[in-house]
Amino acid sequence: MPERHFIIDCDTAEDDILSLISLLAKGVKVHALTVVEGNVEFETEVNNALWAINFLRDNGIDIEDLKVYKGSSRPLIKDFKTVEEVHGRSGLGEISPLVKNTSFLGEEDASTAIINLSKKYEIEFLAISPLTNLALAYLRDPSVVQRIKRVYIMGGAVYARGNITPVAEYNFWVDPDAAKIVMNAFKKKITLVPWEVAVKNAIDQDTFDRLSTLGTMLSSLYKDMYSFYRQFSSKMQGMRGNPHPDVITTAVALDKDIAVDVRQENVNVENCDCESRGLSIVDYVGPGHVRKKEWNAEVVYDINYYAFTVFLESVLKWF
Ligand SMILES: [Ca+2]
Repeated sequence: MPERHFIIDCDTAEDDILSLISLLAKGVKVHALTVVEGNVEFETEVNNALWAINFLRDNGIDIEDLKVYKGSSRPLIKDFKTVEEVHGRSGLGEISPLVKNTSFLGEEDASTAIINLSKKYEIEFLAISPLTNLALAYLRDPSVVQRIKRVYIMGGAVYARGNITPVAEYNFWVDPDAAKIVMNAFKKKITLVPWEVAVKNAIDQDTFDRLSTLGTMLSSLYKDMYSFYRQFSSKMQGMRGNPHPDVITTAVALDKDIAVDVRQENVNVENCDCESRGLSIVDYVGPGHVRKKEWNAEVVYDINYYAFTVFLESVLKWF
């Protein structure tokens, strides 16, 4: 199989870190973690990304040229808020990472790193965070659209069932201007995993118990990172357990057969300063509607939950 080259754009909380681990466990090259505003304080996100790389290196994983690049610490235009109540103060649940080694911090800013890496490799871009960094890279150099092979986005709520507002998913809500730019620029190169898919495929109790007692280091990390999020998502959000929006997106990027219902649709983003800020506007394929705009994204409507849990287990058994 040809080598695959990834950039992960992240607002580094637990699901972002497990996405990184998943890509590396499955043998693809990850060249950069480009950090952007989102889940927790920006410098905490940077610290978490550095901690993850140190953790992997300390466990003997070959991380080669993987570096952390600081990106935008705020949306293009609007204000936003972090969500420590969801992910814990550190973004990693029970873990409070301390980083002594900052040698993995790249000198360039994130959008420069994205532009440069796209000239060097056939990049696949995993956007599991607000889209400010990718929008900035595009605004500075629109030809990144031609060079980046594929963009996998965790974002939006296709049935307008949001998490940060009634109608908006967090990543699209934080920077709807950036999301609008990206959705309209990277036409047909986008695979979109919306929030509803994560809700539907939240981890049930039996699976959580199994995944957190595999006897590996990653299995105990899983328990430590996700217990807080699991508590919030089941007690406050009424879900059956912790969701994996980012890791589902990663799993689909690695193996498209995990997605079982994929539709070519046009997804745009409401960027008003109003109640529907961040709303996904889906020009959908029937029943009940005729799509009028050219499609820009392959929208994932569901995944094979069992296949996803098998995927998670295989990642957590890595070491
Ligand atoms: Ca994320």
